[in-house]
Amino acid sequence: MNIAANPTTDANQTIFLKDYQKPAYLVDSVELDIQVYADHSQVNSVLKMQRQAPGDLILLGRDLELRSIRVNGQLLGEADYRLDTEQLVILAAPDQALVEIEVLIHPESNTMLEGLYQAGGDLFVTQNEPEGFRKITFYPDRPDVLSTFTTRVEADKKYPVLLANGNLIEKGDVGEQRHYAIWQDPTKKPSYLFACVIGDLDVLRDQYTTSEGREVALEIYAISKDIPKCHIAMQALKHSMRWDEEHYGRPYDLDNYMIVAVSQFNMGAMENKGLNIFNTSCVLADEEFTTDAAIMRVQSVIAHEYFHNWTGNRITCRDWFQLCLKEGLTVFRDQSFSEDLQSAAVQRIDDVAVLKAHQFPEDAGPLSHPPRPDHFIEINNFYTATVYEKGAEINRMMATLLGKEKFRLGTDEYFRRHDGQAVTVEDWIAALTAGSGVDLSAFLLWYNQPGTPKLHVQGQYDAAAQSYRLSFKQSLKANAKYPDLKALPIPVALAMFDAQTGEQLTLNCDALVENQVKDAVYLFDQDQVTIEFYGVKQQPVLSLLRNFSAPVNLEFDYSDTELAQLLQFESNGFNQWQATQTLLERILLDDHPAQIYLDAIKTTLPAIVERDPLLASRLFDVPSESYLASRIDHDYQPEVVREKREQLLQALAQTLAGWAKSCYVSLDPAAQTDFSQAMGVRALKNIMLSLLARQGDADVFTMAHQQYISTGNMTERLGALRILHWYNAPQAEAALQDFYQRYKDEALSLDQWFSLQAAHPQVTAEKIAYLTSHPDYDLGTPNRFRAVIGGLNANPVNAWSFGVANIVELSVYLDEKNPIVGSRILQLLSRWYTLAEPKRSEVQQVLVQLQSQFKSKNMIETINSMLQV
Ligand code: B3K
Ligand code: ZN
Repeated sequence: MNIAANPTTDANQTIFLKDYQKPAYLVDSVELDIQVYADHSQVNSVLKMQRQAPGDLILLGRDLELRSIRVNGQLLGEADYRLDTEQLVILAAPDQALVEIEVLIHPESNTMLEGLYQAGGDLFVTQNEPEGFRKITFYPDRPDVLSTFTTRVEADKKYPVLLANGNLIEKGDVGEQRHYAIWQDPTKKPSYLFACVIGDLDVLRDQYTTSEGREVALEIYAISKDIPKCHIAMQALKHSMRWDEEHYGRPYDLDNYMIVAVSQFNMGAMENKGLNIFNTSCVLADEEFTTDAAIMRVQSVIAHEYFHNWTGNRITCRDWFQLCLKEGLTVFRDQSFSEDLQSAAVQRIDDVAVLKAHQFPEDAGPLSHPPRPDHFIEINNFYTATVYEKGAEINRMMATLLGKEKFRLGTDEYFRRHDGQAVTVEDWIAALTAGSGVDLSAFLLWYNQPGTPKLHVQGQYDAAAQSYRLSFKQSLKANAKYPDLKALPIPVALAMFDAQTGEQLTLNCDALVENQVKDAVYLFDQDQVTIEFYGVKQQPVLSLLRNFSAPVNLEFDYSDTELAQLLQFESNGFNQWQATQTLLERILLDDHPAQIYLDAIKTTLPAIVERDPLLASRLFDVPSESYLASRIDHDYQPEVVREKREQLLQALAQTLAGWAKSCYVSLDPAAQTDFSQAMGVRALKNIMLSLLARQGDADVFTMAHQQYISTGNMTERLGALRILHWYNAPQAEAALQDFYQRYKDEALSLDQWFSLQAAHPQVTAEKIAYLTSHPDYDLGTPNRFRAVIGGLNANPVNAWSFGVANIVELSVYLDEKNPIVGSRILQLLSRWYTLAEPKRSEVQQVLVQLQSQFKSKNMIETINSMLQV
């Protein structure tokens, strides 16, 4: 018996949500024996299965070399089963079946980093979500089949660490050279949460006592020299464990929690039960080697994976269409955690910036899909900003509407009803509704409909009646796949300010749940409606969609002056930021004059720098060229956008001349007691350096160089290097060399070195070729090639000119070697249709050629969608 060569199941078929059927067989328990050798691994499994519904006994499997199958002790012959490239069907299977299977696999040559794979010389790890387990052995590899796992792992002693989920129950030697460990996971789980690790790693240990008194051993595994960089992650883990007890009443349920850091990993991290596997970029954190942004990301990803233990693992998804059930809720939970960790306003700014920069354009283009898609070819293509970030926003809207207490009653009910089950989005909404006593069923529409709604709002002040009328209208963009879109429930948080004094006014309006409040949330859930505020003594300044209370595109006819006033009047930093971003979009996209913005920044920001450096660092944000591009739907010319943005930045630098230098000199991160504010001070210092560089300040390169050499902090060092390199300072080349020498053995720091050079605004095709042929460039390590392609993509002028060839070349390579990541890289070109001619047709032609070239279903599905505009 050999690798299946009988393709009767079509791997490229579209799967529909409406076709969901319960599995015919469940698995009560599974025993795995995984033996790793240098040139293959052997996997033996024993599945105790029993029928629960009519149908065949189907085991899914891909790229497996089948050695033998036994059912209830009987060795099966070829006539007893049907095998193809996707599955193994056991014919005439009994209702109770003990299925024993032996397969061979090849982790040592697995470049897709899915299933069991060798991640560098001394490490083997698994990545099984969503469908990797079927590359380890034949199994009903679907999330609604939950089972207890006992795992024996055996390998050469040169790999001292042998891990799997659950508790270690036995370990020992197998002859002189080899050893084994047996792990038992007491909780039932779907196969996508199975993990094992075989390698030469060191460990950082700690412990945590849960609110129920359970002593949990905490362990973070990494290569020896990285262990000192695991302390921040360990703190974040303990913090997350406490936070989930306090905010959701959810304690941890096993006696150990392990995290393993891996440098070759397709995404950020994976929540395998009790044995998380992390990209090193999401676990290693140290001011000397990683930036502040990376440190914040580590804390939020640690929390995210930990929170999955309840939202994802104990309550999982019935099928992969429900992915957003676990991801949207878990992102909402990790965002709330991070809001508590730093400044809530700044966290919200960062989260909304990501949503608007990635999810909005995705939802406006050919890859748009509902947060809960209703069909897919390759589920790996649906780990998207829409599923994650828009999914989080749906939960946030419901939480905003319910308020803290009722939301908690709702989540309590969800955990009470569904612990141990594989459920749907409908189950979540029903539990929230039952627990809170508030009917949330209309929010299902948000899960099922694609596209970012447009929210048109018009205000009219009537001086004689002292009333203010606010008219709302929503419009949704129907398309051939979703012709019949219904009005969505949109919570609109709003406030009014006195235009003269800036004082926040009390609102009188019958349409609000509570009258006589200052901070109101109006639930707009019809096609259009007008509401009226009474007792408004003069034309007020309105603040709408505060805290970004719904993921919509707001169209409200603010005057530029009103937006500048909001920067002054608003009490909440997010709303201040939102006002400046709206103003900036008008300047950069609609040719509004910049003076009002410049004056507002000049008068308002210096005081905020003193009071709240972290917030101030965000209020200097000017939308990136990529973000601006995402707001342009046709005739996009990258050079024009760059030119306008450069002019604005130049004007900002001139406006702040003089102040920027004294500000730079006065800022001292070491004087901050709080990490968040120190982070703000470092960000501000780097912002001041770039303002000074734009002003052509004579001393700026000396200052940047001084910062570069004197600091021990990566944010400061990298910020200074960026100024030197991007502004072609005389010291740039030596500093780049120095950085390389310092960090050539620190993969994450070296990624920054690659990325910074690829992101140089005037980078050339030759420089990119130099980077991609550098001895440290590695196509087997996604972090490394993403550093280059991501850096290049940061400048649309470069990305859409010579960069297209780089993106295409990498996509073609990854189509064969790692299509999960390849599909993401290809998506960098998904807004080709917005380009002005002749670029548009040129890129289109390139894509059409690729269409016939791709082999993987990941890439085929993506390119086909990309071309359907
Ligand atoms: N659940 C994983 C993602 C798996 C992605 C597979 N392509 C990480 C997370 O969201 O926590
Ligand atoms: Zn997740």
